[in-house]
Amino acid sequence: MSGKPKLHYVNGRGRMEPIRWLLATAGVEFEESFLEKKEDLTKLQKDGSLLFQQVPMVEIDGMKLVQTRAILNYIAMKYNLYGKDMKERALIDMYVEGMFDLNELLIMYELQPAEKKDEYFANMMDKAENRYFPVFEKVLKDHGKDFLVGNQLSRADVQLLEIILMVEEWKPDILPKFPLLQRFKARLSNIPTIKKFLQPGSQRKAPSNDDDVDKVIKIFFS
Ligand code: GSN
Repeated sequence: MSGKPKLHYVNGRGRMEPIRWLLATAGVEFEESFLEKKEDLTKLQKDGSLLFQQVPMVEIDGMKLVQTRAILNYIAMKYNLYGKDMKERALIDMYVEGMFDLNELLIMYELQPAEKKDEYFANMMDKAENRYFPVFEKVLKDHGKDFLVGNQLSRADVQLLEIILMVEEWKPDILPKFPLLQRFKARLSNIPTIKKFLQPGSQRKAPSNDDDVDKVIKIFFS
C-alpha cells in the first residue's frame, strides 16, 4: 500500500472535485480509482466499502470515508485548513455551506432534461451573480484581509476559488463586477500548490461533456 489517499468516484468533477482541490492545496498526493460502469459501483457496494452505498469514498489513514462533507472536514482538520478556533470554524462552515448550495446547482445543471435547461441555467446564474458572489465580495470587504476567515488560508478560500472558476466557465464576464473576488482569484491562484493544480495534466477535472453525462446517468441513475 502506498499510503496515499485513494479516491473512488467517476472521472469527473461532481461531489469529488472539492476533495481533489483540498488535497491538492494541502500538497497531498492522491490516487484515483474511477467508476467506469454500473458494475464498478455495484462491486464497491457489495464488498461493503460504501457505508451508505454511495460515492464519493476516500480511503485515508486506514478508513473508508464517505459523505463529502465528512471527508472534507477530516482533510481540512488534518492539514490545518479549518481555522484556529471554534468561531473561525463556524464562519468557515457557514461560508462553505453556501458554496455547497451553489455547487449543487451547478453540478445538477447537466442532468436537467433538455426542455428545462434554459430556465435552470438562468436561475443558476442569477443565484451565482445576485446571491452568492455578492455575499463573498462583502465578506472579503468587511473582513479586509487576504482570506475569508482569520489571517490564514482555509478550506473556505479553496472552495471559493473552485466555485469562482466554475462559474466563470459558464459566464466569463462575471468577475469584473466583483473586484475583490477578482483579486482574491489572482492571489489564490498563485499559491504554489494551487498553481500546480491549475496547470494542465493535474488531477483537476475538466467540465463534463455529453458522453461523460451519459456515463454518469448510466452508473448512478439507471
Ligand atoms: O455528500 C455525499 O457524499 C452524500 N450525501 C451524497 C452522495 C451521493 O449522492 N452519491 C451518489 C452519486 S451522485 N454524486 O456524487 C451515489 O453514489 N449514488 C449511488 C446510489 O446507489 O445511491
